[in-house]
Amino acid sequence: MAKIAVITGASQGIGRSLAHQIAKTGYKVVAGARSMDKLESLAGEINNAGGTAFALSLDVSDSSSIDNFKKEVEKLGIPSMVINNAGIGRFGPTDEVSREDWDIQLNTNLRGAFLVTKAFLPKMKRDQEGTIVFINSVAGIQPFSHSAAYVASKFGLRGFAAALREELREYNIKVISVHPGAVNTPFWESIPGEFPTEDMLDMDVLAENIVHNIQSPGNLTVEEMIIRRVGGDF
Ligand code: NJP
Repeated sequence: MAKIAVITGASQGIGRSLAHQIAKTGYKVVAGARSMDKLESLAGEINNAGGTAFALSLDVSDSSSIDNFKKEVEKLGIPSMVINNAGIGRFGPTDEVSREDWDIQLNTNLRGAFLVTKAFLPKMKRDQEGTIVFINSVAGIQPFSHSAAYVASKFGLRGFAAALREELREYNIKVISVHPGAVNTPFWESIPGEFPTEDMLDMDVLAENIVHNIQSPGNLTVEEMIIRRVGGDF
């Protein structure tokens, strides 16, 4: 029976590319996000290409939405892979960051990843098998100015993943943090300013690389991946 992979924030960008790549390797994909129209079209593309995908509504900043998502996923089966990819960035000088912008980044990028992981953890522990992936950022390992809330959420996410990894070793569950540099996705469209998106990492090439590494077989796991342009950060 095909294994199930849950991917959050799969309606566009890196999550969407990951969904396509994971489906190609034989996983049934459960794609979650708020934009159901985009998710439905993703699921249609995967199903038409011979894979299997389901679109489910999910707002990772809302715990009741996560509870509902969990129930709907478990009607399809028990996931053996969870990819926490949903994330947002709001940038600017710290004295100009609103409390709302702080909260939404921490609640989406950090608290959301905690709650989604927690939802699927008990059955992974019971099965003594699983892979939990966090799409983090280079901003989770080094600071950038005008990015305090984003950097705080991503440093926090790296810490959460690292502690979880230690806790789950005895359950044979792989915990993987991925730290990409800038990627050419719609992420940059909502951020004021001009960005050299054409020179950024290609999301499909990135997703292919991530999927190859997170599926390393046997007792091997790539715990942390830093994936940059050869030319470095901007
Ligand atoms: O972003 P974008 P990326 N609940 O904006 C979803 C990290 N990263 O693909 O809900 C559920 O194209 C949103 O879906 P929707 C970054 O921090 C990126 O570039 O329908 N889902 C959409 O599918 C993030 O963690 C770069 O609006 C929610 C997706 O998230 C991950 O990569 C560099 C949600 C965002 O798509 C994906 O980013 C880097 C919610 N509350 C790390 N809020 C980069 N692009 O340069 C948002 O180092 N989503």
